[in-house]
Amino acid sequence: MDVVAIGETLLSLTPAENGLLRHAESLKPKVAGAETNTLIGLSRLGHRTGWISAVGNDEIGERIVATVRGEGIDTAHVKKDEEHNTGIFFKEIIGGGEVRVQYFRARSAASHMEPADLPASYIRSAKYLYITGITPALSETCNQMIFEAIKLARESGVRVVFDPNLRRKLWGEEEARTTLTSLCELSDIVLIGGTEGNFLFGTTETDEIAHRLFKSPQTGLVVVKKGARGAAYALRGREAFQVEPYPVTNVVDPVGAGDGFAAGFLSGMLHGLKTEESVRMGCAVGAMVTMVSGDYEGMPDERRLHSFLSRDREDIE
Ligand code: KDG
Repeated sequence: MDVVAIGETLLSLTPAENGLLRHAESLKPKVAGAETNTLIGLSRLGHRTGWISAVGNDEIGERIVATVRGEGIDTAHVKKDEEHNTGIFFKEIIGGGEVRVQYFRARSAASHMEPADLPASYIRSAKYLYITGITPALSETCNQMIFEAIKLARESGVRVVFDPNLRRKLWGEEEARTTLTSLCELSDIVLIGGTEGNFLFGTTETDEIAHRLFKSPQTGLVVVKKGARGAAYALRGREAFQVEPYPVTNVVDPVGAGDGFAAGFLSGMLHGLKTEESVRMGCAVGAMVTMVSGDYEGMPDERRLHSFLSRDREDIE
């Protein structure tokens, strides 16, 4: 496997028209989960990916697994839980970049995952383990499972890539800060957004976040995602470097851009590109995701990505 990820994927119910949910006349069912969004992006770009998770033994779970498997991701380690349901959430795209979510995922099948569910040799077989800060927020057992997964990965030299992905609705502030900070410090690569930078370290400055995280012997690369302003990164022992954004003319749905960034970035790393080029790929895929409705639907395949990259260069020249 190139990348193995652990996390919950839900059914997302989104009003067919932008606006408040109370006015919705019909809802579009879609599949959404930060980790599978990234895996789908990677799979479309030709990488071998695997997903560790749990769904309920219900139609929603069937739909989610069929969708993820249909995108070429290995779902052999997705457990079917007989006792708990698959989680769902409502997503309102209000307009002007405002998006709200309402979760119905407490006591979901995935929130009952625990350390014993981890397929150790599967994790050890991967080049990268990708995790986000959503999974430890789901329950105490999920929290323990994520720390155990990192331990397994580190014992075998699997590189750990972490996106703190703060979801305030899922846990209390102090617990979130303590846990997400520890997970950053245990990861080889941290992909962090401005909101998370402020929340965890009181800054969005790449140098400052990196200075703080490089106190941990594990972290070697910090990438700060800046949305429409591109991204910046710092490698241990080097100065921070800014990467320019790809211009987006029409933002349809900003959700999933960070997951797209992770997919593009990891794809670059897997292809052996330099860090700067990998971060640039992250910016490109993140930009492409915002131009299509849905959390993963805008993830490009290699052909679309290269045509986007070359079109953008022509526009600039
Ligand atoms: O990053 C996008 C995710 O937030 C979305 O796809 C759903 O995983 C999800 C969550 O927990 O909000």
